[in-house]
Amino acid sequence: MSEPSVFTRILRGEIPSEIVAETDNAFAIRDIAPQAPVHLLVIPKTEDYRDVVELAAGDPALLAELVGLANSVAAEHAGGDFRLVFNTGPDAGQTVFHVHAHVLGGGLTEGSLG
Ligand code: DGP
Repeated sequence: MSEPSVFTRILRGEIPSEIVAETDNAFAIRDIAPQAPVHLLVIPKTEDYRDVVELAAGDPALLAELVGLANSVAAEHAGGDFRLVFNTGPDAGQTVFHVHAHVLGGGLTEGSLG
């Protein structure tokens, strides 16, 4: 068994981070290193999928649930409009291989790509 991801450890309460929203299968936290005035992460509770390509192939309904949760946290915390970013692969900047979406908003500037 591999080690649980940092996001699984947050979900379990082993690493402190406020869960700002939650559905049956997903949750949202604030990014520890924000790249925009509002920078949230929307994460499935399962760590079965390492990136959005695997998630789309394996559980498209869960991907849709992530998009819905992103929309609701953006409405609550970022004034509505938002940018949704899935870094996919290390050369694209992915560092945590438990799929997650960056929700960026609250007044974006060029380069706020998470
Ligand atoms: P990515 O580079 O796309 O894999 O994004 C991983 C993000 O996870 C990165 O923007 C920082 C965030 N992150 C990593 N560790 C923690 C943590 O312990 N707490 C929180 N809130 N965010 C974290």
